[in-house]
Amino acid sequence: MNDLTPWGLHAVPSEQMVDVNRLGRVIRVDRGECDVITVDGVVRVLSDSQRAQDERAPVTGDWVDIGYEDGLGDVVARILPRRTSVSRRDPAERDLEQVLASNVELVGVVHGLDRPLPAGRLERLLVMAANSGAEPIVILTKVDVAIDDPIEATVRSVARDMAVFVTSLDDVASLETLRGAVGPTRTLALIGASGVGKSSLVNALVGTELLEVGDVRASDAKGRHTTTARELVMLPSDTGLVLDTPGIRAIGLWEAEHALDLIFDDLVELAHACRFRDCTHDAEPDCAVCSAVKNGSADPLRVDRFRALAQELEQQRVREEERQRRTEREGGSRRGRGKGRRR
Ligand SMILES: Nc1nc2c(ncn2[C@@H]2O[C@H](COP(=O)(O)OP(=O)(O)OP(=O)(O)O)[C@@H](O)[C@H]2O)c(=O)[nH]1
Ligand SMILES: [Mg+2]
Ligand SMILES: [Zn+2]
Repeated sequence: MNDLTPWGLHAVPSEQMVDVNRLGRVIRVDRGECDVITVDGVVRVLSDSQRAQDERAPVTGDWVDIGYEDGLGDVVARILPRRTSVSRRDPAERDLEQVLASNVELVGVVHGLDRPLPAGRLERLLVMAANSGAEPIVILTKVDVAIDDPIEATVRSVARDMAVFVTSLDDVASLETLRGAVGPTRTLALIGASGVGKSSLVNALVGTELLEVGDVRASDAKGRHTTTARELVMLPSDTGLVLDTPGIRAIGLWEAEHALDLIFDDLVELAHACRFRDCTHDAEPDCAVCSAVKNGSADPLRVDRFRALAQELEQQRVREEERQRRTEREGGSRRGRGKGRRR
């Protein structure tokens, strides 16, 4: 018998397991199929194409009930409610959510110090991480080949009081510190661009060359999208779990208003003093954010990025409301399409 405790079982509320026949946690998802760790070891389970298209499509990190269907074999019968879920706007469809990983305690935004870090990109990734419901952290890799760029200043001004880990593969102490932050039965999901060293970091934390690693282009340190599947890996001596993901290009936010306010809480705090509650900090009278920019206590570029993200989320919300009204007019008979879930 395989013990599921190190895989984070204690975090699943017991009332959710009442009708579960064969419990397992999804550790890898491929097209139409996934690997699920169960008390009997890893089971290859079908999530047939029908399932893969709707909201029952499993993602890595999910706790699932495995069923059996004649002619198909083991199938994902049900996904238990997700405690946290890392998601973004589907890159292929403007108004669809794509869940990347679930039931994680930490989301590590990974950046390689061998390349520049635009503040806006870090902000987007942090909003995405915070929107999961898990704790966002920043992991800066490749300190051994760091370029001469004020990355740490960017991180300090954007990530502010968040935990920041600076690592390199040959710095054992830095890896030990990160491993300690994950902790037994907890899951750390890694997100970031291709080539920043996510899979290398997993290998270094595990201590074996478990995952495939690719080189980066010499000219600009861009990765080659080596990792193609999301994979959950256990660290040695049950010291925690790490979830590797493929490098992301597009970071479209999805229903992330609350997370936006968390990441920009310095500006949200200022905005309490604006005259209008719905102030857009553009040209309204008595705007506290505009005053802070004028007197030099707020960064105008950061304010601009905040306003742009807020506007993007607002437009998405308006489109979603219009879509819902349209669906209701048409009798609500149309179901959502695509890989993710419309809300
Ligand atoms: N010098 C140095 N190179 C590193 C370090 N970590 C990773 N690399 C290199 O960075 C390159 C990319 O590493 P990967 O682990 O494949 O990056 P990834 O983020 O998983 O990339 P995708 O799977 O494409 O998203 C490889 O050539 C690694 O050897 C480090 O700490 N120092
Ligand atoms: Mg990788
Ligand atoms: Zn204002």
